[in-house]
Amino acid sequence: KIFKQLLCFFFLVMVSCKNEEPVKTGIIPQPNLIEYQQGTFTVTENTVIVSENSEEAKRIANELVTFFDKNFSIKLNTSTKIQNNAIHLKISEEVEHNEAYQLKVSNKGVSITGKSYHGVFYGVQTLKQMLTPKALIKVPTLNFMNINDAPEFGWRGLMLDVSRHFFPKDSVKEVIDILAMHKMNKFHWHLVDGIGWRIQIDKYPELTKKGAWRKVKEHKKPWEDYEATYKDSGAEVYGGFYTKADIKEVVAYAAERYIDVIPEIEMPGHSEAALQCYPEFSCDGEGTSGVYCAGNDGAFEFLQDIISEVVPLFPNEYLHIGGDEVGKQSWLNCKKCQKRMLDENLENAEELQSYFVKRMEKFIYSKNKKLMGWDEILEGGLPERATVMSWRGFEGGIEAANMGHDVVMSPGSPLYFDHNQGKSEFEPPSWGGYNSLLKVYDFNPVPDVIAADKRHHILGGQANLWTEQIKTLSHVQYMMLPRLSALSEALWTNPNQKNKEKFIKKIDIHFDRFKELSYNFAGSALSPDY
Ligand code: TNX
Repeated sequence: KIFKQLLCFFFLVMVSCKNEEPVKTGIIPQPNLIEYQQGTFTVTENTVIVSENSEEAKRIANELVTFFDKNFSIKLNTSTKIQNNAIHLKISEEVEHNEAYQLKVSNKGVSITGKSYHGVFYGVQTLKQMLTPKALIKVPTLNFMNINDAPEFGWRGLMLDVSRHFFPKDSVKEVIDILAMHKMNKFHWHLVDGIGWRIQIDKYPELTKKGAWRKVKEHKKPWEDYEATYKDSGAEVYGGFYTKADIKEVVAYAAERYIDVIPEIEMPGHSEAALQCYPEFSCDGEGTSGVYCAGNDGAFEFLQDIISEVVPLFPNEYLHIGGDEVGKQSWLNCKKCQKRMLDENLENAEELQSYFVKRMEKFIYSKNKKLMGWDEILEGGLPERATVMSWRGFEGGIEAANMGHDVVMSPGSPLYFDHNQGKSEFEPPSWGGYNSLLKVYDFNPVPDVIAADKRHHILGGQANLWTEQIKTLSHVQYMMLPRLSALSEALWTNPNQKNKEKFIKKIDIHFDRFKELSYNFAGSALSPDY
């Protein structure tokens, strides 16, 4: 009987050990399957990073070399020879999904396997989180375990507005680093808006010579708070832009972190910056309306020339054309636009907008890109091949998906990261609303009302960071963190594996990672008020 009881006791101990997470760091986003086993493996000076000899494999291996050096002062060697006591980076056809990875820890060491290095890279991000923060992990000891992980959604994005305020390329790279550590894979670069044009276009040099700058004295709300600061700096003008070389550098930097960069060239509205340089393409010839003239073929040619220069800089498949908040009144007051409507048999301004977007779509498609636009492009009729980014709630996205169009959900509530994440009196400048950490955590990009056979059209979700109120990298980080951590789990982790209580505990630990990486973040996001 005693023997039986002992056996039972050991059995229970084994079962409980298997399910409990022995290393307490917490990984964000939560991996979809983790199994723990008995035993540990410790990385030491004698551990070797094993990988193929390719440039890509070596780059990822080097990321780990740097990591162990920085965090544990351990200098690891790399090798192409399979051996024990190794961190082995492997490619295997048996892994099903391009972004998936398997991570195993056993007495042989660590193996990280992907179908491609995209997956291997994510395995490395997981490993780095298991061995951080330094405040908690003094020795790189790992429990024996198996992780089998893959993302729920293929579009896990963030948009940064660099028009309202300009962020130099090094700041953009830091934003990309934050995306990478969270296994996010899309960076939507809002390069153009009413306030400033930020990308070099050779054929139209005024766009950056003039359109990228604004006089400090002319700052109006909501920038007037900053006027004093800029004035103190002694500068007369504020602004900046990216050369084509800068753009290529950022795109390459993102690609090394498996992040696609989607450029946005806004049209037909939000275009004051371009039209102050080339007013002949507006309806009144003065450019004050900020809307391209839909009756002027020259305006289309201008935009096509710009797109022809933009397309070769961005390898991803999409070009975002904005399309939001078009001030259509200027079209209704314009003779050329009236003539266009007669010639094309268009009944109203919505149909004229649709004509505009469809005409651009044909051109963009001829350049082998797919058009993406904000949900206003539904008005008056969506171009056949367009993908919709739904920001005014979920409705536009639902409508487009049910019509068989691809959709990215980025509803203002809860995915506008220019909104507050705590009580406004304690928060830095923000805009337009309140999106708490836990509202973001609960985000589900696929509303129930979407027909079952149309759900695959929801590519995923994206947060948007508009920068009317945000002028420094540190403030950008504050608005992103920790909400981006919540979004990453909402988009990566299977809903069955999500767990709010556990997430809140993990976030506290994640804060130490942010501190160690010198990222600013909103500690207030966890305040008990919410
Ligand atoms: C609406 S969202 C805009 C932006 C503003 C933002 C402020 C969208 C497509 N248009 O131009 O910056 O609100 O929250």
